[in-house]
Amino acid sequence: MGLSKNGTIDINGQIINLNDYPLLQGIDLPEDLRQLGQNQLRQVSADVRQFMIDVICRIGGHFGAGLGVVELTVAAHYAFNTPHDKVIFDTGHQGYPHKILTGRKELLHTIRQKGGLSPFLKRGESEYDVFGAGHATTSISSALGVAAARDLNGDDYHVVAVIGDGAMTGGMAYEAMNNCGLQGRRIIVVLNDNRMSIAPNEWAVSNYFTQIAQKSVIQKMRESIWDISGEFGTWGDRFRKVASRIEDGVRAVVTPGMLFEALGFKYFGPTNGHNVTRLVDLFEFAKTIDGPVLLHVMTEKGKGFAPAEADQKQRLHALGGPTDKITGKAIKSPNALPSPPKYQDVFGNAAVEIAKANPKVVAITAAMPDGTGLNPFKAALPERFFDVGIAEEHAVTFAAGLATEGIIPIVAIYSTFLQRGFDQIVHDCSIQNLPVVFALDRAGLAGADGPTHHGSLDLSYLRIIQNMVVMAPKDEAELRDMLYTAVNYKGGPIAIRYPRGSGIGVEMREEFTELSIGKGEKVREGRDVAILAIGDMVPRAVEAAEKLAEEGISVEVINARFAKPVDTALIDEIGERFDKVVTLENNVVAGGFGSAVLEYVATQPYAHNLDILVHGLPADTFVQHGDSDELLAELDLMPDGIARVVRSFIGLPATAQLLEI
Ligand SMILES: Cc1ncc(C[n+]2csc(CCOP(=O)(O)OP(=O)(O)O)c2C)c(N)n1
Repeated sequence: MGLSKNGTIDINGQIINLNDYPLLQGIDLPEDLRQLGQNQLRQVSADVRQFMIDVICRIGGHFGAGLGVVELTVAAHYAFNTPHDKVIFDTGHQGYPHKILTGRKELLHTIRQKGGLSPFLKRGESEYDVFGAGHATTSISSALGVAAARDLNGDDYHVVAVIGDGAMTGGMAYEAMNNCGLQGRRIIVVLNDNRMSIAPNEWAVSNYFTQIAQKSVIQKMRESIWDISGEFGTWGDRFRKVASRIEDGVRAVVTPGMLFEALGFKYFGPTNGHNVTRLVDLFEFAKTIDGPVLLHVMTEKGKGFAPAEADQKQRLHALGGPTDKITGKAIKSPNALPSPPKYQDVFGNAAVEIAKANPKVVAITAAMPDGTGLNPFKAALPERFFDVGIAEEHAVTFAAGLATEGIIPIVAIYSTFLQRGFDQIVHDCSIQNLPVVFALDRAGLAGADGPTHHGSLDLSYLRIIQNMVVMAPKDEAELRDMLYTAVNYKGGPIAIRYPRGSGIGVEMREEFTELSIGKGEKVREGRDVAILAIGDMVPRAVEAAEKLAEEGISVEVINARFAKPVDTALIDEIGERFDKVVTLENNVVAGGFGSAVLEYVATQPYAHNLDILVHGLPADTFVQHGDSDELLAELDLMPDGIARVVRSFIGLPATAQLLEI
């Protein structure tokens, strides 16, 4: 897979010919784009869009958002002198057209793959990626920082933040705008308003944007006043004069962009975000304004790709893999076996079952009803379902408030995004010891989404909090029991973390079993060495133990279930029977499950007889993007690697050898 000399790109045997994109083929960097006439930008946009469709439909990746900002990206790199002028994209999932125009088009087909282009924006990848992204709502704050640095350094350039209406539901946007107004610096914020987050935007602030966009508020008011006054004959004239004065007053309150104006921005818009020449003019105009400016640009997510435009649910936010260019449907390999259910769906369905039986149970998502598996909950129990927007901090404190009144909130947030809510977990849930259930999906490595999305820290950041209970299921059946256990637990906040993707295909039971808090289970007896594993590492440890058994090494495997509290009785028993123990986790080794075991063992009399090897994700390196299994294999966290680690820990060569038994 790669670029051949004659301007073709070979993607798994399918050839893309750059000559098919007449203007794009001559553009490597924005300076090439800026050589063209403004009247050629529509064709450039058409080329970029077609190229993106042709490549991404072959490999999968983020899609709808990028298609929606093609003209905006072309106009930005045309009007602004990038990289001298700094354009910062929020979240980064819409960055594909930006990558195409900034020297990376011939590598686009490597995006999200190990060693290939990063899934989002990354400073190390290009000087045009001014600020790394992946999590939403960082663009205005970082752009203000860049603008302040510009002024402190005595430099002169423009700073632009491009932020979506979904990202605008995040509180940091308002903290940043408030500060922009105070500092009064030259900064341009482009609000890319497509009325969509991943799912359709349904929040109050989005309704506000829509009202601005319709611009009809004043118009409608004026028409009704005039209609009414017409019915009052001669009195009507005097009425109209008064009404006109009232209208001036009211206009100040309902004027478009009032919210932004109040925060110190000059507001312009709304503007058609697919008219590339008008966007260039708007950007040129914005450059002449001193102080913070907000440009409100209306776009269509998935623009130019009919199946995306027709998809009301997500506008093909992301393609999971090769996709039919006509229908927008996934192309499935004919030999593909049906996969076991995904953890997210097992969680979502179990939540519905539990909530149907218990009227106190509610579910909360931060703009991810689909990814968290909560769509069935939304459909079945809409009055007990809350989508709070991209506002993880608020989600946690909102849940804490619910819990004070006896409601049992299940807060479903990806592990990586819950990092945003750390203080809220400590201050609002744990100190008050409120029973809030946290369901952390995408725990451990999150594969192609890379370091911004890996859930590699949660065992560490949750375990250190007083009053928290932290658990991780060994498979999808245990996830159901853990959710049931969590909902019935009255002792305080409790978290379940589980991985991305499919379960391992175990038999599912209909009934739920309540687990004992802080109790693990022995899943395999052994004599030579013990593995204490947690979560998705348990089945991998069992497989490694089976391999080692063939070589004559007898391995005991424990499913720890809990990272807090750890099962001290079980650890004591292991400590007394073994002199070598390996802990295993899909979390950084710093402060995680293995650390918990070490902390406990250090206080015990058998500590000096026990060697413990803590094995997990590296403490001081961010694991990059790629296929999760491939990444785990590289880190010796797949069964072969685990077996290798165990062998060398017990003093044997790392490769398989048959022992004399
Ligand atoms: C803190 C955080 N929470 C959740 C997400 C998941 N996420 C990725 S894109 C997205 C929607 C963004 O909507 P918007 O900013 O309007 O961009 P659009 O996709 O509509 O262009 C969400 C919720 C995230 N990236 N960061």
